[in-house]
Amino acid sequence: MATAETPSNGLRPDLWNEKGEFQRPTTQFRNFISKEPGARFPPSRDRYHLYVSYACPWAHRALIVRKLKGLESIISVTSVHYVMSLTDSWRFCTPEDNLPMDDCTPDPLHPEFKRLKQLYLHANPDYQGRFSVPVLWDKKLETIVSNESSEIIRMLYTEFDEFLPQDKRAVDLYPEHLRNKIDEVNEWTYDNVNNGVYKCGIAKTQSAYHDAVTNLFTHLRYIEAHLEGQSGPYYFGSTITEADIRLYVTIVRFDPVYVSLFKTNRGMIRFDYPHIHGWLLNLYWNVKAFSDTTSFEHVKNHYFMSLTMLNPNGIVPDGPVPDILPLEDLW
Ligand SMILES: N[C@@H](CCC(=O)N[C@@H](CS)C(=O)NCC(=O)O)C(=O)O
Repeated sequence: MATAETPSNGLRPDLWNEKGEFQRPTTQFRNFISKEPGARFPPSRDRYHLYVSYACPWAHRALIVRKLKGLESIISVTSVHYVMSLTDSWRFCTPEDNLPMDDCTPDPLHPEFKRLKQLYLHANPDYQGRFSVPVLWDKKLETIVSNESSEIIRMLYTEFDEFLPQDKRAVDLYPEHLRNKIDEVNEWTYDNVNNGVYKCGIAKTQSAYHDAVTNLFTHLRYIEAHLEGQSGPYYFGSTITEADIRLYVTIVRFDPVYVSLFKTNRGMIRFDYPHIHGWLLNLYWNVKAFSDTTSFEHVKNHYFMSLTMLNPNGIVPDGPVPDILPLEDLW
């Protein structure tokens, strides 16, 4: 099993504004894989590699889409170790780490690299930003295509369809008739829920925390009411869309991590939000792309062992037990 790395509290001061509110830095590699003639990054079999962490909600988006679209044999994956250093970011696994999930290996493309930051600096020796996951890597040009999950997932929707069987081409996570609604939901889900939990956890003042947690729970109530009004099991009724993926990655981490570590404890999904809970259990238990990419061991160990400014001794709580309730508990 893994050994914890030495924690450090060297968080960058620009993560907070003058009110003590958390602000997420913007992402820097923003290229697109495209079928357009002459594109610098054309779709190709076995040219692209995804670096992720199973712990990270943003990387989790890309893992789910890769599975839903059946791209496993076209885009390979490596997951970093779940303990992230606050100063040096992620490291690659060693063969001895023996973590759950198959892709936790040394970097297969650059076996000499110990840390993810070496990959970034290999792509751009002058790079000054964060060394975050996910990273979509181009094996041919030896560079980063993108490190922005919201854009990576969209590249996977259709650009690789020529390599896929008909049933996987037909998976449309951003259908034309729902695009406006998905974009609208994305915007407020990102700000109030996906990033909203971080605003609670990483707030530096009581008032920043209070405002963030009030806002988060107001939006959970909106989502609960929205899901109650749907005729199918997904965010927009009968078909899975990007809205499900982007919400799932936060909701599945909510009870096991955010409630305690980020103090989002005005309620729990399993006890207080029956429609969100039903929606979550259905995705987890009935859609393999969601459960196959969810590792509670990575998730819990990452947050509680890495965010040492919130949890200095790195103790990982036992509960809630179980990490996610069985489907029978719902119906
Ligand atoms: N905008 C990025 C955010 C990704 C992100 O924040 N990833 C976190 C892990 S959950 C990370 O790798 N952080 C490392 C660091 O900041 O050093 C995306 O959505 O792709």
